[in-house]
Amino acid sequence: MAETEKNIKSIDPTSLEMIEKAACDGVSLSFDRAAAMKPCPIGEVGSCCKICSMGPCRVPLPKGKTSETPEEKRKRRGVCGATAETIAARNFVRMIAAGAAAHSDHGRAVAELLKAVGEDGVIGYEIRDEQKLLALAMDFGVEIGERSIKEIAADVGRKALEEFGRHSGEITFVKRAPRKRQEIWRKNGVTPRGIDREIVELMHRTHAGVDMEYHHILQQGVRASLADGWGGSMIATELQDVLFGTPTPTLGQINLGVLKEDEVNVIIHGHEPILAEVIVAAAHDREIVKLATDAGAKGINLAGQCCTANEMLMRHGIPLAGNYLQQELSLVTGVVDAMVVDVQCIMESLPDIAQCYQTKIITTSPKAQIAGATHVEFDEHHAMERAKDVLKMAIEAYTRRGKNIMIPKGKTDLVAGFSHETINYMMGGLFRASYRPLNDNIINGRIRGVAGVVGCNNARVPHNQVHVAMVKELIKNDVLVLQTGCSAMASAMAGLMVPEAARLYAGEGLASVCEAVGIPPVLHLGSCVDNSRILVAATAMVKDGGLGDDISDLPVAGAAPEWFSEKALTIGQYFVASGVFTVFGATWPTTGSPEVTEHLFAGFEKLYGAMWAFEADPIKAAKLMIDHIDKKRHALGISKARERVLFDMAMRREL
Ligand code: XCC
Repeated sequence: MAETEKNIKSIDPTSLEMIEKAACDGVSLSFDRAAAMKPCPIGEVGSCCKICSMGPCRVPLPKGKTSETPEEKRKRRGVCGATAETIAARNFVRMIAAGAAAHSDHGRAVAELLKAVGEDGVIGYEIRDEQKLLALAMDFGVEIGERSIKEIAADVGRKALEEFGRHSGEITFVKRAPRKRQEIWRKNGVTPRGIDREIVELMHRTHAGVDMEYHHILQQGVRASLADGWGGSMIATELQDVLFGTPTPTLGQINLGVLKEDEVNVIIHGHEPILAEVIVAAAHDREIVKLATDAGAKGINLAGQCCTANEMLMRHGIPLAGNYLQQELSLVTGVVDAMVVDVQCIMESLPDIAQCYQTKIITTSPKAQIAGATHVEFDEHHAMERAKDVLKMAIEAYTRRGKNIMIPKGKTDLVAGFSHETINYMMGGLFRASYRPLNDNIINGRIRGVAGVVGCNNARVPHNQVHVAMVKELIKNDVLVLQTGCSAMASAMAGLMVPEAARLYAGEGLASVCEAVGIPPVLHLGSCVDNSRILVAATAMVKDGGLGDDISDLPVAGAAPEWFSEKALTIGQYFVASGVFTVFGATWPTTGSPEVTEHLFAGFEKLYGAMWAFEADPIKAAKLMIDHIDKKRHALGISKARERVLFDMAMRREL
């Protein structure tokens, strides 16, 4: 990374404009807090244990050392005797447990809604993808016969809920993985039982004085992460598609320039689309539109932030205000009348900043309140009423909007909504939907491989810089990139998610395929829970044939270059455990224990056919991914790109 780039707060000029305005307004942002407070050097490397009241115990490596003598090692223990390895492994897997819990609780909320919609009907919700519901009914062993869609939906909802408390056996979606992968999980004792069970067992095992062998602790981290990727997150994605529709390619716009001075601006922020879906409908309600126009506005302008944004974009084309580090910047524009939040990745500083700009911060989840915000508790049985309540609050706030406003011009077009089903259709067409053309183009070398680049922003690295540099490097080298979450938004802001980007940024081979199919070289697959779509896509590539018989055989790699959230670590862990080599940037949380780090970075390959890596430099990280892809191509015997020979008439006659 160039020195000048290291010192900037963001590579996005629109964000920089707002950072400057915040400074003029005397508003402190996450960028400022990060600069003022360095991370704790002991906690950062996983060497601080605070799971009992005899600590916190600090067991860092001696200053300046990366290894130690057996004598030094013997002494490096907490008060209870816990070694640095046990402490680092416990900290690592507890982060996984929290991430898996967050995604999975989201999945549970969707399953509860599907069950309620099927049982009594819930105003404002319906079954939008019946085909997917029937496919899920078959997965879960729910009878179809002559039964009504609602009866089937209620049963699928019930079965999905049972996945959380399943006492023994295996969660249902394990069957979706390639057979060889299932065997690897069983052999290593990591096939997940119920989702709740794996998370509870992980918390039990990491309590003081229980599991004290780091390989064994990390094994439970793998199991809990798989319960998320092939369980909680997959349930969230699948059932959201049933209830709200499976995404199809949709044109949208991103960045703070989507806000409008003459409309009531409402930002929907968080992760669960359950309320946001109804807010979208309520914003078109005649009573609400009239209230807005009576208040002097031209209408209601909805925009999204973080993953609720991704969900609303993919299904309704609602514009994206921005990603994680832009949530405070949205408020600094002074034109956001209300920010309606649900769960996850919401900054506690929002109500404080909102006071400077007359913005209403409205919390809605029974699970999440913020001091200083207004709480309007959402309940799906009164969804439309609650949605109208928050919009009325926004309209009222609009009438009190201050004069300190500035809407930056920056906004970029993007195409989102590439579900597994869409890729299948776009590659193969309606009557021969398949991954065959994708696999063929990988085999013939036009597409070198596929990378999943996902995850957050992190205020410790320049906003969006690492994502964009990595993604550009990958596509330049003919690697097709699949994205979700805030990472997808970073690429979208940089103009990489439109079909024209293929010719501008992609290598010759990838560009030719993208242009033939009409897709961007970087595909937006959705929100954080939608990383499960990448697992499904990888499995489809295996099943289509020609690229080995397991995900670990595929020329694919994963990355979360600017991660901050525990959820990102969970995602990374289930990618690795599913056979995908995965590189994280920003920071790595186990470096305080060389043994734990070595096991994750090398030992895991022997167990799961894939391992973790850490590389903060995006170009070097992309190179690690490309090298891995080339290694897999070599193993498959497709390392030499073969150019397709187009037969002319003379050649055909010779046949
Ligand atoms: Fe949160 Fe999902 Fe991370 Fe963005 S990417 S900062 S988790 S919003 Ni999943």
